[in-house]
Amino acid sequence: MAKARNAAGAVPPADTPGLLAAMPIINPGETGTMTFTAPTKPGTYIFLCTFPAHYAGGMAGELVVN
Ligand SMILES: [Cu+2]
Repeated sequence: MAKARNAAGAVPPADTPGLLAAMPIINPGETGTMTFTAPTKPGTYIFLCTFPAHYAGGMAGELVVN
């Protein structure tokens, strides 16, 4: 398995305020699955990649709970 470069600190600690879920770094060519319980409170929840520069490059989205 190749190691991701510059990944130190890219995965937020589990006790990060507001964090619903996180998963380990997925290296190029690998796949991963994350399961979590969606909030029941309606709203728009942001998800993003915390690997350096990825969020700025557009690796983000919104989860809408109606
Ligand atoms: Cu990314």
